[in-house]
Amino acid sequence: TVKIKINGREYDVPQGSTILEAAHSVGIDIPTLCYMKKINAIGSCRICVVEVKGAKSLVTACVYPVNEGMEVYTNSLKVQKARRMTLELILSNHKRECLTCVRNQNCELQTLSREYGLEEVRFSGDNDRYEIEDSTGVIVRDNNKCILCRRCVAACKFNQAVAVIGPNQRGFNTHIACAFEGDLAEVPCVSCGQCIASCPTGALTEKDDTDKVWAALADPTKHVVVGVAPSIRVHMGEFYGMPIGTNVEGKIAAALKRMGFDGVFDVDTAADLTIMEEGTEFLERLNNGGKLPLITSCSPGWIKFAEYYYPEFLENISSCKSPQGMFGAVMKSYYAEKMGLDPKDIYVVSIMPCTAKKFEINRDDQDAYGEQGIDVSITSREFARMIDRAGLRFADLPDEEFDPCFGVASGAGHIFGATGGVMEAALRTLAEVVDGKPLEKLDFHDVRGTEGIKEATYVLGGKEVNVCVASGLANCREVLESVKKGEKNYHFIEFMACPGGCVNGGGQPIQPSRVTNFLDLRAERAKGLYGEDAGMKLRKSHENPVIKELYDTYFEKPGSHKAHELLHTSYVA
Ligand code: HC1
Repeated sequence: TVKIKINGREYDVPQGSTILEAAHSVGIDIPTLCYMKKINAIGSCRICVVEVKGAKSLVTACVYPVNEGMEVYTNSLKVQKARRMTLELILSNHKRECLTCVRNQNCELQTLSREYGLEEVRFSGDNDRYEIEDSTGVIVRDNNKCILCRRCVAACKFNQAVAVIGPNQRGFNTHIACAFEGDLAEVPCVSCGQCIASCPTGALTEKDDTDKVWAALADPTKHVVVGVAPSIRVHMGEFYGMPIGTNVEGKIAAALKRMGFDGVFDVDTAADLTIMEEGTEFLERLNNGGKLPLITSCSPGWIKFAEYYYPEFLENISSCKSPQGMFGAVMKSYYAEKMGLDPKDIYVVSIMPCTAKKFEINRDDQDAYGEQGIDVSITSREFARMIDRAGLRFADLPDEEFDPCFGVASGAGHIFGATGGVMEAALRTLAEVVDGKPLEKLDFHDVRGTEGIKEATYVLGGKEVNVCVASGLANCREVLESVKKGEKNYHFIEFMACPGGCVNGGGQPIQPSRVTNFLDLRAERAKGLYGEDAGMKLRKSHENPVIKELYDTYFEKPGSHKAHELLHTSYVA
């Protein structure tokens, strides 16, 4: 450690830390806008300026390292004045329609403006010159609200290795866009939404589809059902002030029932179904010389990435639809039959932590006998807006259950929402099916945790099986390159587009950078899922009674002809 003084008091702080980190370690927050830990330490927005004794001018705390004996002032009048001026200049160029902005009350620029007492802006800039870009039907960009912090650019480039956005032009004309001013739909954007999740303002949002859901709920001819993704249960509490990672599955079910859905279901049940199909496919390939490594197919951002950048691996990807896709197909086939309903009259909604799920539902081959499986996919943020509009006091709702006919899931289904969860769920089932006896230990710790790339070797039926788990497309790219070069010999790979998996999806609740720069949000949310799993009796997909009934009465067996017709898909280069 080194000894420094902050605001006149002496502290021991970690050597090698920046002023920002050092101050945080002793309980003092310095505001940031452009800074993103590890990937965007560029000191460009100048909101984090502080005074350092002896320095000629104010310095940016996010990049300036501490040294022994340093004296720092994080909040002097000089510092406050500089930050206010910076805020005023940013605001002069910012479309200030805060009342109607989707990020109202969750905007880092708004929070700072309030904290610094900005009541008026003395300068008038050009804040209404860009057209709204919504070419993908998934991601909406309003550059009039962009503050040029470049956090979206960094997330796209460094976390996702996609790099389809960046600053165009210079000076006052600088704006974030695609090369040659193309639309997002014209470039290989994978719609993961990590740009949205990193945006401090309302410049990037998802396309709001909630009106479609309200319209369906109001239509007496429609039987409206909903399915909730694994990680949603550890996300929704954040909108209502609960600790990060709190499992609010019961309140979610209660809210959906009060909104008037005719069936309130769990996509985790479909995750269990995915394990049955994907596990069967893996064993088939392993034992009969099929294409290996088998790569999981749940994450539509990863699928799009493979189609754009690694078409040579398409045959490696499991033909299974994602759990979302399977949920839609089951609703429009098995469930329709069971309920005696015409599939045309069933309207299926999914609630996902993911923006890419919005385009997944429109991919070819996501239907069930000609009917589109999922009719609309909304993010957790859209769901929160619906809860608020419905006037439901979420935190006060009782805990209720999903409807049993497709609402029972195993712990294996729950952990799908965290990186490594799909692999662990598959291993639990594969090990028991292959070895024909109950597993002694259900926890596969090697594939847990938020590191970007994990690997392990297990013995299945006497064969050594090398597995790999990666999340964040930059990490997926690294794994694929090592496989291509022959450096790695994996049999089974789990890829998730978003770093940390769905708990950190592009459709998740957005926490401000003063939280995300210092807390591993992914780990906190994942804890909620693993905690739930650990306390359950039903922890293996193949023991789920709903899945057993589904095969007994409808699909016959995993990998059957009918299962292939409804639960599998294909990819396009
Ligand atoms: Fe996911 Fe999945 S885990 S992809 O992260 O396989 O989005 O939560 O719903 O489909 O089940 C997302 C989450 C989700 C699918 C499942």
